[in-house]
Amino acid sequence: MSRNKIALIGGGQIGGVLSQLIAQKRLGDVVLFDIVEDLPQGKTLDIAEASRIDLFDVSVKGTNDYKDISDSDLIIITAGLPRKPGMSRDDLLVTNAKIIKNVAENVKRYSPDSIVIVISNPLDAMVTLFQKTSGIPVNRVMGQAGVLDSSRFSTFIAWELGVSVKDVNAMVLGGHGDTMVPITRYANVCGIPVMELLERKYHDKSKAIEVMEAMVNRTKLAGGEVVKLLKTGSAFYSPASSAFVMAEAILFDEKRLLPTCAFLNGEFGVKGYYVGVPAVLGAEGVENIIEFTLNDEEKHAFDSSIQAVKDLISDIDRLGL
Ligand code: A3D
Repeated sequence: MSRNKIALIGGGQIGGVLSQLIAQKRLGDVVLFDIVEDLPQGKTLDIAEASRIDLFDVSVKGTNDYKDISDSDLIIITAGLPRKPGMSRDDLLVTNAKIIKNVAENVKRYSPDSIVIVISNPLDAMVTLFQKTSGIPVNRVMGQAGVLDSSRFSTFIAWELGVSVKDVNAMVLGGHGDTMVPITRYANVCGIPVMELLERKYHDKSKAIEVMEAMVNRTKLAGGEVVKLLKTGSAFYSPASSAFVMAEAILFDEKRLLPTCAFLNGEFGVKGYYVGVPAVLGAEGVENIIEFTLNDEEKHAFDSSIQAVKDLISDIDRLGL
């Protein structure tokens, strides 16, 4: 059996951490592509030189030549600018749209049968643009955002309740912007609703609601919180880990249910847009979208989030990007 080939387009912060994670966990051979000369070669040489210590023998190769991504099983795209303090993800639209278009043309040319995970921001719009330009079937193109947003929400819940994050299940849906939708109703610790645990902790329903709202708001603004601290870029360890679990689910055909930016064809009342929903990931990419009934408040928040995604897509069309 041959090893999986995983191409990473964009050898910056996330691309570098992902290369190391994939090598250390032996998920497959890595090709790290960037337009900056010597950067991917330098990073992959550094990672490869730890192979004796980390005990991996997958290959990790850096390149500036798109030919090297030929026939990849999976492609993960992080090409594009990250945010700086004071910027929203949407401020990246024009610059990153041009980059993603170029990346999509090259993926179409050299590796059209791959499954693709996009991470570049503004996420939902970049996934849409990538899919349209590459022509790769919608189930084989998806975006990473919900795994990270859900992990952030779970982390805040674990800290608040003093429990292991391993026992927290919480999901964030919708677009990957400030309008994202953390689903508080189903957030739980080993099946016990988080709201019930907060009410028991504070003996006060309104205080419990206030604490939950604070965690929801921190989740929505969590990316910006990191940007403000780093000053020169955005989060990269946690986005790399998030894309890694999606890659693992696809390459090992795990059928994991992960919040994924997936193409909707009527699910959740949305047709023709990419947006964050619970999706089953396996060897065919997005194999199924799991629907559940949103209550009025969630539906309202989800609809506003979809509207924000639609606005960005129409900006792409209007600007001819
Ligand atoms: P950074 O470290 O700047 O890396 C981006 C890399 O892309 C750089 O090395 C560039 O040289 C490279 N690049 C630029 N143009 C091209 C091109 N045409 N072809 C190939 N490579 C190119 O950024 P990063 O790794 O921190 O972030 C990458 C992207 O992910 C940004 O758009 C971020 O906003 C986004 N991001 C998304 C999330 C989500 O959860 C969705 C989280 C964090 C960051």
